[in-house]
Amino acid sequence: MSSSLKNLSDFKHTTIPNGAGMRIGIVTAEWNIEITGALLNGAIKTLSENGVTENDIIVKYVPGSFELTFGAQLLCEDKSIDSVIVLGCVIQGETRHFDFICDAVSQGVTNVSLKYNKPVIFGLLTTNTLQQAQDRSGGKHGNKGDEAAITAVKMISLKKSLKGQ
Ligand code: DLZ
Repeated sequence: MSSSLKNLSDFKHTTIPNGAGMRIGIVTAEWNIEITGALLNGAIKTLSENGVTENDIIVKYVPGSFELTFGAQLLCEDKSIDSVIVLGCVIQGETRHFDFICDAVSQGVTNVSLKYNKPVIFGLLTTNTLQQAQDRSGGKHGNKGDEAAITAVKMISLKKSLKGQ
């Protein structure tokens, strides 16, 4: 999550590898689509600005964040895909769905990533309010989609840098 010290779209203090030749899947939840659509736009724009071609960005949708893990698994099964980004937005409500969904996605993403030996990037906004989500999907705290895109490129580069991977 962003803080007053970290803008999600500020990468000036980090080295970003060139994404040319990288193939990246993006699974987007349709729940809170006004937020997740903005995350998706940010991710695609940032990947493009860092060398990933349009043909190498594969976008799929799932109904809600709970389904992100299975969507990620389907894309990970495609051997041509180097990394998968999941994008969702869970806003705290009156029931316990928030905790269940956040736990399921964070555990699920970790499991799928390790099972397929591919970086699966956690682009899930988990906020108390809609305003906090807007602030982090292209608002005053940047865009978590941008952060997810840069993380994918960096993690693919890390994997490629190791002999035998
Ligand atoms: C049911 C539900 C609720 C209450 N809230 C959200 C949410 O804030 N963000 C989100 O992405 N999805 C939500 N969902 C839908 C679940 O993720 C899931 O799609 C359904 O429970 C069906 O499995």
